Amino acid sequence: MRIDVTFTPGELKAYLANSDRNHRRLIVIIDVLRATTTIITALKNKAIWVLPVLAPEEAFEMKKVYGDAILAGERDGEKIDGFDLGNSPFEFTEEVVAGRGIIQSTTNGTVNIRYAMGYGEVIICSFININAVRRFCLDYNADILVACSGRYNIMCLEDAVCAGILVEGIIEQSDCYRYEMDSVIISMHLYDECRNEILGMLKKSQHGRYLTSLGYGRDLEFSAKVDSTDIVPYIADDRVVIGLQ
Ligand code: 3SL
Repeated sequence: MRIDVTFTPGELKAYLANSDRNHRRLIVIIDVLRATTTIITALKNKAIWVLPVLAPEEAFEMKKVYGDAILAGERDGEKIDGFDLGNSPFEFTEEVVAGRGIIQSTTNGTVNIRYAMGYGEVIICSFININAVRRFCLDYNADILVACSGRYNIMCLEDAVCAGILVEGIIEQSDCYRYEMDSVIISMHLYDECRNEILGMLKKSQHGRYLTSLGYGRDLEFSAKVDSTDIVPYIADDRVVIGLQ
């Protein structure tokens, strides 16, 4: 079996364009800052589903269908006009999201999720659930594509490091996986550079610095909490959900 890494939604699209839709594969979506961290947090706090959409206009259309749903998302890191929530995991408390569906549109993360849908089993990963995702991957026992979301279609450090932890853990624990893509090697090297310094790496990253400049510094601390949960959200019927706990 193979394990591959893509760094941007554009790379994911190109990768999938050259592949068989029916091939059995697991696609692991990563957007550490902040979409996948936020999705995992919302579902952990008992949101019933997250519907990823590409654009705010699509979100408003979906809201007509799901009247009780929360509209959430960002552009340039800030809440979209007319939406209920932005994209900080601190906004997705149990009081706010329990029992509700969430329609979410973000700049990179939800785009990456949407590109992956229909090409295999899709699961949601961040530092906060990384070991649960590793176990899920090993149990799933199929080709794995780790799809980082990047930033405006350019590779970003934090997603690549997160991919590196995951790939290293899988390769160390199973000799069934082979890798060919340089992106796999790059992600493991990047992780090697900053193991045990995840928060420091987030603070140094371009998007981490940007979020800090907007006043979201504590989102970096939240996102750096490796293994703070063991839920593994997955896509079912076009929505992100978790199984019964
Ligand atoms: O691009 C995205 O999907 C977001 O996670 C970016 S932000 O951290 O909310 O600005």
